[in-house]
Amino acid sequence: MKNTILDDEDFAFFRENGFLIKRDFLPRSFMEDANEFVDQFAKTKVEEWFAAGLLKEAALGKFSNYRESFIDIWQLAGMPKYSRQIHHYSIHPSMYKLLNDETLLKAVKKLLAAERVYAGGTQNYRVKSGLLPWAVLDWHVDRYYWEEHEDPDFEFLICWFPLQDMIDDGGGVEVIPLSERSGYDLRHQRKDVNIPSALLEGMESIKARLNTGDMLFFNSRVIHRSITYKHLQPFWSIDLRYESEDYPSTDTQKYGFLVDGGSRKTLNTWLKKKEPKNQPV
Ligand SMILES: O=C(O)CCC(=O)C(=O)O
Repeated sequence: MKNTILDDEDFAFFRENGFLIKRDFLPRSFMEDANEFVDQFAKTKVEEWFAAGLLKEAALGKFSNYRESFIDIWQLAGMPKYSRQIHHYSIHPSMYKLLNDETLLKAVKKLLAAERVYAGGTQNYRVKSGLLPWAVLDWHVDRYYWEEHEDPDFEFLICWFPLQDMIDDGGGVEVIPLSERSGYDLRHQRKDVNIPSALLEGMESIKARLNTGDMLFFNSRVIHRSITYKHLQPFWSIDLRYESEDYPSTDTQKYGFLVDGGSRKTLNTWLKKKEPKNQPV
């Protein structure tokens, strides 16, 4: 039996700390959709490298699972420096299914205190490996990235989960429970997105070590950072964002959608928001 209901204790914890780790929360069908999304992304990327002449058919033939062998294939292709270009790759039917998951939406609505929600414009998927220099974010607060960050009424929710059990903390996220130093105060001291660690001295932090099916929820004011992943096998994670119906950000109006139970019409409108590919392979 999955642990899919957010109870009063969960809700109170989230209100106080700005984050919540919900263990064994995600249904199997959600994880299948997540795997489908990442599988198709890995396949697309490998096909792009192949089409650009970075990979030979004979070499590629020995890999049966591009997602699991992603780092090996990336090395074989000459380690191309690519950006995730999220508004191109994440606007996809499998991501749409994920964003419409009923279990997740119930929790999201409760945490955002909203009857209806927008799936945000920024949905991330990340591959980590000790061989990859990217994808390690220093202490920051997500709202600083948003145009609306100065407005105290603006809020959003981040839902971060791994696609496999974590071997240790690496690849995960370290969060600092909300305190008087969270959010706006730090922005006044520095207009940068990254927060100097000297400002965080003495603050308690939690390293979220998650297994498949676990979810880390946090709000846009929570100070957090990536935990460096040192292993060689690829580690995949996804972070989804939702906003209340009352206050969709510019980013969400441009690249997100109002969640309506997964209708084909909304999907088709959303797919039209996909940006053309504009990055090197
Ligand atoms: O997955 C990570 O390493 C960090 C994610 C993160 O910091 C974010 O989504 O803002």
